[in-house]
Amino acid sequence: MARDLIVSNRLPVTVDLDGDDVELRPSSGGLASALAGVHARGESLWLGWPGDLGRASAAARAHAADALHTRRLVPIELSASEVSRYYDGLANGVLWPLFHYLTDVVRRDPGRDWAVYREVNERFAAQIAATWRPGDRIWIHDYHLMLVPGLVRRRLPGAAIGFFLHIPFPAAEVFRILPWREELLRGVLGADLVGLHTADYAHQVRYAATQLVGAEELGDELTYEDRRVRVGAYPIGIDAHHHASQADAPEVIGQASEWKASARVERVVLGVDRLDYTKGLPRRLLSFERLLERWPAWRERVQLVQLAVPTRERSAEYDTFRRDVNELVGRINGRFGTPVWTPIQFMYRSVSATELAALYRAADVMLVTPLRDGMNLVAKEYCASRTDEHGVLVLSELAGAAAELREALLVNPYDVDGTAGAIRRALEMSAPEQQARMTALRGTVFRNDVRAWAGRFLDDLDAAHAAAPVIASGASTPLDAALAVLRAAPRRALLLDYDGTLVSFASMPELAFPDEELRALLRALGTAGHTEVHLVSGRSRASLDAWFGDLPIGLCAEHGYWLRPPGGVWEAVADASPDSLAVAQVAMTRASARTPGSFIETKGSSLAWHYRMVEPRLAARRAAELRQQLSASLPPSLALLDGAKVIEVRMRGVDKGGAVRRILGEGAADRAVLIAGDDRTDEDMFAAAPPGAITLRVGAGASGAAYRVDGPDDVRALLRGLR
Ligand code: GDG
Repeated sequence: MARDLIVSNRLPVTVDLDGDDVELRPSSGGLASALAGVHARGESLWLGWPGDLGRASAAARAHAADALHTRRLVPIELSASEVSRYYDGLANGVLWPLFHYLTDVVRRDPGRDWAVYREVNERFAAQIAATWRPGDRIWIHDYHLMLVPGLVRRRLPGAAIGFFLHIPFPAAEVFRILPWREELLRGVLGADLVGLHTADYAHQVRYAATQLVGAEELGDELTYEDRRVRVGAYPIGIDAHHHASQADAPEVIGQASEWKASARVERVVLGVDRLDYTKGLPRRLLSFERLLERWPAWRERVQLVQLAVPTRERSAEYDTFRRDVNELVGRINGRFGTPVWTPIQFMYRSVSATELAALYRAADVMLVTPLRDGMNLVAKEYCASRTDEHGVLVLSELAGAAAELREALLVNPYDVDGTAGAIRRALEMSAPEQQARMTALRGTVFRNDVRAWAGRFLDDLDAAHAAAPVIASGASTPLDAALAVLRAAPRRALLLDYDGTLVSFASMPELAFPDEELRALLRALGTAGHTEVHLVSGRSRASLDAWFGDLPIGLCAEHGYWLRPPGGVWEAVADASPDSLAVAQVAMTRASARTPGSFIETKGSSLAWHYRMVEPRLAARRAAELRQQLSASLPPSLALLDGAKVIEVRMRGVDKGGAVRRILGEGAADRAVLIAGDDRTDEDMFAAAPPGAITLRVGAGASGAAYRVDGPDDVRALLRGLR
């Protein structure tokens, strides 16, 4: 049976050790609450960190393993120093503040933390690959594991992989501050579907991908490395029915009225947050102070109850922050408090689920005023718990929840005066207005509950995966076995693309010259007698001549337009007619002049306009113009080819497939053939390959090749084995 593999940094339970005994304590936080329901359906495994087992005895370890196994939890252990670097250092010390736009909190020199972040992400990917069975869906969560989708994709090219980010994705200008921005984005884009809480965050991901890694955007989709990746908004929900019925439990109702009575004020205002600097506590406290200053009539009639849940206590940032908040609370209470009234009731601890429900019930006004928040579940829980349809939600417009909960009183949390005014408005709101707003809010929260959220994400993952080009290989034998046949063959032909196949790409085509080792390898193969080597490239005749003219190998330039057999002379397949390229030349020259960063490459039989280095939005506009212009004006003998950041005009009917047929001629059957390439134009070679040929795709992306390797290093290793 196919399963869902849920993957998150932390398992939904944390293992607590007590001698040889273990206890499983529920993990706190929004992600754990949301996914618990998905896991409870019973067709999933959950992979993640179980907490520190470093000092566990063998017996305790065995107990823990049993207890986790029964709950379908797969532990991925981390050492204490890994936790401090990958989790505290990189995830929470860099990504968390940066993604919440708090750039000044970002740690200054986290290079070593990044190295460990990578290692831990590798470990997660390896465990996923070891657990995965064909048909399983993989659902990876959050900023701790951004490299994992890509790392898993390398191991399992055909797997259905979803990624969900629980925090905001910042504007590209902020995201690009990260030294490892490209690697992180590439990691995320390994998924078939990338989910975020709001359309705005989704847009930021797509935009950053076009700006930073050369992805192309079309609607909700990106095309990246020949794969399609859907990036969309999936606002997370809560188990609304559960919260509603909890709020109506007799002990919750009892506790709520008891608390309300003992507060001895007309109105209770509530805040519930992890004590995190993103949640906007200092400004919230200042806003409350401003309310008491400007509207003294509310003194002794209102109390702010603030539950601040301990979080990330190992980190210095959080320690300092806690002291600041304490001080502020003390100052405001000192300034306004009276013998019978404490303005702010501050609790630094966590409470049970029923106590939390009672707090929600008792609160006339709920303040959710983060400086940034991916979604914020507290806002939704408050609405779900208000079965009496009263109470007022004051909500930060910088929380993802604000995109859905439009009937709340929306505030800018940085605007202390504005927030104070909104609190006053909430305190004085009429019952009918409260009810009208709360009814609408509850409708939204119940409609898009956690079940709907997970269902929509997983359905879309199925769809995105089904639409993804098939990467599965058509090979009937493993690559090693195929190569053994090639090695043993009495005669063989190797048809090899150059850029991206034998060498990595360089920023300018001129810089991707062959190293001596490669030239020596090609020479050795070419002189072996029974092996024919052909380089089949899109490069000009002149550049192939300059780099390889002296070697005993065949050369094919300009995608098959020019051929030079081993030891022979260049011949063109047809007569190039320079006049006919003139139209393209004019159009491309004009485009280059107006588009900084673009340039024209002139080959004998073709012209190419390159725009890899152009600002992506400008590039898209100019490329569209040029395409349109060319398709309207080219003579029939020329074809327009839309390549990777290049528009090329060349002779119709000339491609690398034709080159394969010409090189192998009639005598293909008496030779073992290897064809290797890395991009779209090489697919023509694979399609033209004779039966029995070994076709080899280098790198990711959809391909008709039977085999695949990661990069040029693998190709070279393979060629060395043939020597
Ligand atoms: C991240 C994103 C996004 C809190 N204190 C207690 C307690 N809680 C529960 C709440 C709520 C959860 O913890 C907190 O969720 P939030 O969404 O408010 O915030 P984060 O932990 O920062 O979550 C956030 C979320 O992921 C989901 O995608 O919404 O934007 O930052 O469920 O009820 N529960 C109990 N006692 C407490 O003292 N029982």
